[in-house]
Amino acid sequence: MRPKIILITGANGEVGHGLIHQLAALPEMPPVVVLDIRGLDAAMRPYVYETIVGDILDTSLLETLINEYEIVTIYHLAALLSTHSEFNPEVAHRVNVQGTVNLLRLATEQSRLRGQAVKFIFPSSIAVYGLPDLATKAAAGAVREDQFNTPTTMYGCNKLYCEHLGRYYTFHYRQLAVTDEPFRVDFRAVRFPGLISALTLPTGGTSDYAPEMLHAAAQGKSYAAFVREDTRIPFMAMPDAIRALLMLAQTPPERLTTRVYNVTSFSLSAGEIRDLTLHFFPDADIRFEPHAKRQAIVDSWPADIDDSTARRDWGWQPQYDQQAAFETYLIPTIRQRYGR
Ligand code: AKB
Repeated sequence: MRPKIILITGANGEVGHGLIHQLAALPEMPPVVVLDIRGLDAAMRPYVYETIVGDILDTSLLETLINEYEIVTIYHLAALLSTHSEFNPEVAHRVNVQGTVNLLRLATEQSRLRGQAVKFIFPSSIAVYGLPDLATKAAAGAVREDQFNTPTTMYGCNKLYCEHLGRYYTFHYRQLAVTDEPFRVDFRAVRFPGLISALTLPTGGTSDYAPEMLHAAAQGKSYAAFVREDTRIPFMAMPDAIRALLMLAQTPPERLTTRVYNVTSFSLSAGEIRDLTLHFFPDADIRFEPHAKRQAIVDSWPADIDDSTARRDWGWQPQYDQQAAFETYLIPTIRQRYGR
């Protein structure tokens, strides 16, 4: 008998760390096996069953996983974020798209072997949106899942296409084969806004100015934000992001009216984030030095997203609104982290 496990790819990133902690605290969860090209930080290792240092593009490594484990759920977090992806778009495409195809194939194979669909949980992003100009962004309000699906970044294109691939593998995989595929994967995606964690800093994203500003202030370091003060996008505190992934994974399939859900918590301008940061760290030195090209990327993302479908289908509701996020999660945890 192969042991039943949950597989997390890209587990050494900030979402992965939070997810590993939360899964370890839940009763009756199968153990977690992580796959990350960078391995897993030593502090996280006690919470997982096995750490595999490896590449999602290595198909023979993925084959060995099929032989060794019965995988019940895959959280496929591995990806190159939006800013990193623009420096090498073809590499980003390989990691973000071919990597996802490899994992979807592994999930399909596993579903067949166990006679039951493997759940495939995928973090998508507000980067799938591409608003043409600031006037449209201001007029658009909270954007629904099916609006403005014209991303300007490789990362956004990759995420949008992978959402479609997930739908394809769930409902239409090998649709012309003589015998029907009895157990396809069960793909579910959340489109995250910018995420802010008190414990980790993201690398290579374009919404990173928010966490960078806060963490710099907490360490007494100056910070020059690469966007204008009036730049507005939606955000979410990391514990809510993890809750969204877990809630979506636990929802019975008959309650899902779609496979891709917006989730959000609060929208803030970069200036408002600066003001909040100054409220808690009055000596913080924060400036705005917009980088025209990164600015253009953030300007193409919506100021707000409509998450009413997630609220209706699986009871989504963030626990941390703007005030709770800063007062009860970010500030106390960051102060503790940096001893200030
Ligand atoms: C990024 O900035 O690339 C990510 C995202 C919005 O998905 N944080």
